[in-house]
Amino acid sequence: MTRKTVQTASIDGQKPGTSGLRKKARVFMEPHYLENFVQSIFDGIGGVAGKTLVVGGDGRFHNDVAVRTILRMAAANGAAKAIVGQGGLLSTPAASHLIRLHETDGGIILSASHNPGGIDEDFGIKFNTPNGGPAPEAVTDAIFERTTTIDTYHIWEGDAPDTDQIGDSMLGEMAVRIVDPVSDYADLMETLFDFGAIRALFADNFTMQFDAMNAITGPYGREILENRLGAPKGTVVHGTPQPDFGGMHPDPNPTWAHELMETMFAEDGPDFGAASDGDGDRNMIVGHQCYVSPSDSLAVIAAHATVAPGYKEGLTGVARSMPTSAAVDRVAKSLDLPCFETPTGWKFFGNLMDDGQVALCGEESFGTGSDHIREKDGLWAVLMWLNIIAATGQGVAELLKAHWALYGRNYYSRHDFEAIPTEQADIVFDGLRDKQAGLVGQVYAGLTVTAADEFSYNDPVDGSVSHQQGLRVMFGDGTRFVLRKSGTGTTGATLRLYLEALEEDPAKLDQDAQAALADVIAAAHAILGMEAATGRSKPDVIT
Ligand code: VG1
Ligand code: CO
Repeated sequence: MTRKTVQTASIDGQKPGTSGLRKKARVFMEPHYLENFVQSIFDGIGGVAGKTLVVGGDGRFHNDVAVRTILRMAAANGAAKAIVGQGGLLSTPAASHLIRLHETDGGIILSASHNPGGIDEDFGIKFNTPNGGPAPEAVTDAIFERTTTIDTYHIWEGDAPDTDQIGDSMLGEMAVRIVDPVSDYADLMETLFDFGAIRALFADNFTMQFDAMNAITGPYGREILENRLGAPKGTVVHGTPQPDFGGMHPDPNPTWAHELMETMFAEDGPDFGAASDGDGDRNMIVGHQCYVSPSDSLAVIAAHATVAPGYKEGLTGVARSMPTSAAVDRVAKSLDLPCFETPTGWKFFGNLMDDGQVALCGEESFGTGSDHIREKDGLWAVLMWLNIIAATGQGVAELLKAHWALYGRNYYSRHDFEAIPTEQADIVFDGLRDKQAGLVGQVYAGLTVTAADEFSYNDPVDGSVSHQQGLRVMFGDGTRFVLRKSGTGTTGATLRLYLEALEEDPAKLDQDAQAALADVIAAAHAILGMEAATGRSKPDVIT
């Protein structure tokens, strides 16, 4: 068996988006498609000779094949060692933790995250740097550059080791270590949260349902919630990862996790509910008959984090993505914490965490996490909520009500218009960009535009600048809409319209979010002309 060098030609369109390269699985199955991108990762980071990499994915269709290819390519490129989750499985947060725990040179994570899986659905791949976080733009740009010039890749001719057996073996001169995907991650959670208090909560008949959506978090949820915390068997549902997620769309929001929503809104529903996505980095939190918007979840966590042992010294600072509501800013202000606003995508939080400037980060897209790793972390957020409930003795609805009474409520919603023909989406998007300068002072649906701009981010740590990170239209203090194009979809263009309105009147904190946002929704549509350009008046998904 030897190292083989294969002739190839560059393939168009291998540009990483918000979180890695995502395409239909069938595209990844085309000759050289995966190999070209993997070799471009290796070349883009200066080679992998002598390096150690973590490799694993969310178990979706093509995960197993891709893991074996990556191992054979890493061996042929001279890597010293690969650490692989058993069965090729690792949740994104667990992969981030392993990269840090073993101080490796980074890792490759296979996932299209919240996108559906299966032979006709999506696949994805991304590189994480030695800090455990998604590669920053400078690195993904170098990888993309390489995909445009690549003409050969290297691959070991022999078979990759069986990833089902935990233990050590060799592939050529590369050591391969197959590890339990769950235990190190579960151990880390025990160091952060008061497992005793949460165990007591379950012992006291607190009821919960965790919907793993047939994706990666099933084994993690069972080990942590049922085995270590004593929640009854059956607390975790859809708990066995399947290559096609059993037909579920593993995106934890009220639309796609509707089974959980029905359970939680039933008269005799559980006290607490949660769901996670394909690769385990997202979370949805639901109380009995009470949905928590991700932006509010971030704010409640910021306000209460010190009840958890891992955060008892207080948070250094907080950060949120620009389209996320300003609810957490209000908490930061009252606690006198630094608060940062970054572009969409977890990669932008990495520098702030590495530099010790922030400990808690969040996105409106059901992503929450801390500096314990460098990815958002679904189960972490669930355990944080359980810890807060155990420590305060208050349920989800009580916590939310008390929070709004203290800080006011940032009514919030995201409307997604999915798979629009690209030219039509461009009409809406470019139309708003062109119109922005003239909007100030104009009145729409009774709201006066006070500012309009396109968000750019200056990274305070490395000085890099990221332009064109979303169009904003502000209507005075706390009311705005934001328009972005999705960077994770694989069909046409998806427009995301983010809507927010601050309410401080104590008598008006209990409205339905869509009703409270009706004016800003109407104003946004009047400005955007969405229906005229795309024929769409209603979003496909509302969160
Ligand atoms: C979406 C979310 C973004 C998130 C990204 C990756 O990106 O809006 O907040 O970081 O997905 O999450 P976009 O470009 O489609 O809006 V995951 O769980 O898919 O890795
Ligand atoms: Co995800």
